[in-house]
Amino acid sequence: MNIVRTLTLAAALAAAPAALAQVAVVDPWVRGTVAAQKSTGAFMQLRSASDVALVGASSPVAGIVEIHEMKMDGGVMRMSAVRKLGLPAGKTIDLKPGGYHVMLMALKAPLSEGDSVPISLTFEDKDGRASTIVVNAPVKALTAVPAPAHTRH
Ligand SMILES: [Cu+2]
Repeated sequence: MNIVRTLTLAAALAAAPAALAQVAVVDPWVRGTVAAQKSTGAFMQLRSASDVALVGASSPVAGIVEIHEMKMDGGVMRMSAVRKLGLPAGKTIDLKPGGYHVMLMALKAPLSEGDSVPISLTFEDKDGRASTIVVNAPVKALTAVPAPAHTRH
């Protein structure tokens, strides 16, 4: 497990006192797609030094990006959009197949192993100040990790 990126996030408002949050994004990756597949998941571990929340994401490869949660509901795996994913200080939040993930939808092209997908992650601190970091997530082959089917929305 590598720490891919640890960035210091500055407050969006230059005039505000320097509100700094540190979020480490560990092992980001994106599941590869096959032709005509329009959505896939991005996975990573997030750890913040202070209480923040992941409130949004975007990527140039996808028309729509949402934060999703996947869970069993009456024996059926269901996904639902999450407006805010809280990152309590010092706690590692695992985005992984079958759980939380960043959903890349309306894909503009298939994603193949070896590609690198830039993903912007927007975090908000408890005072409502937003900051964004960009990670480059390598694409892993569709079969790299077994997971429930994840192609329909
Ligand atoms: Cu999803």
